[in-house]
Amino acid sequence: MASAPLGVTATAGDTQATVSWSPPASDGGAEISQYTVTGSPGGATASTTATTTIITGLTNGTSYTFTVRATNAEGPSGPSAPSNAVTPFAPPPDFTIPGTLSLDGVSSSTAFALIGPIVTLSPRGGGSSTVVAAASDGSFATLNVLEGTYTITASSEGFLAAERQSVVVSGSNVIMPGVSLRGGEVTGDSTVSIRDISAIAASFGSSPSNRLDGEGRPVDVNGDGAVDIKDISTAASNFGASGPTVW
Ligand SMILES: [Ca+2]
Repeated sequence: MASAPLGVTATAGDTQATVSWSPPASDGGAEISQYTVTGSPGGATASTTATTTIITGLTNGTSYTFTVRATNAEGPSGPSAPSNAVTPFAPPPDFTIPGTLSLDGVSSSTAFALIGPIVTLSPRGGGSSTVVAAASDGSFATLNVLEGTYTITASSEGFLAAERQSVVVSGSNVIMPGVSLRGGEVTGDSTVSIRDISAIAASFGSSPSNRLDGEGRPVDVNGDGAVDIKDISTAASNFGASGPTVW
């Protein structure tokens, strides 16, 4: 008779658990043909020739342990030591928060992708933020957002951020309205002012290999590879605006 399998570990999933183990120290002189896993409580079983399997049909919120027996021509071994205890759980509900961004003065999808606006969801009252990048057409979607109230911010270097409070309710999606971020805020003080226009003007006529000036400011506001009158015009059209703006 084989000895019992060793090192049984379990990982919880949604109404299931993945159980893994090592072969027994001794196969008792006959090849092991099968392993049988038994869950407790409830006695759910699964058989396999591998050293891992998934036990299904478990109850979320209930703590389970698992034992494994090895079977050869002489019959089943005794049960292994129990696995660690695991509690299957329902996955967090999936919410999507789709929307579309555009950027003031940016016309091509290539430039848009270069500038790379992002959307940040920050739970009100604290907790970790979720950051998603917008696609080159400005669309974005977030997944696996839990119920709660969020500050949702669209931002991109060289632009005023836009911000909105949104309440995510179980079973429903939030669809964000489209928003165009105002361009020309290159000095990082959340106001489009003469400082921004001066910073752009100081690099006027240059073709930066990247979009930034010597101080790291994104003076190529529209991402077309040149610092020219278009960038100054964008800043001038937003002169006096401050942010974050309302999304
Ligand atoms: Ca430009």
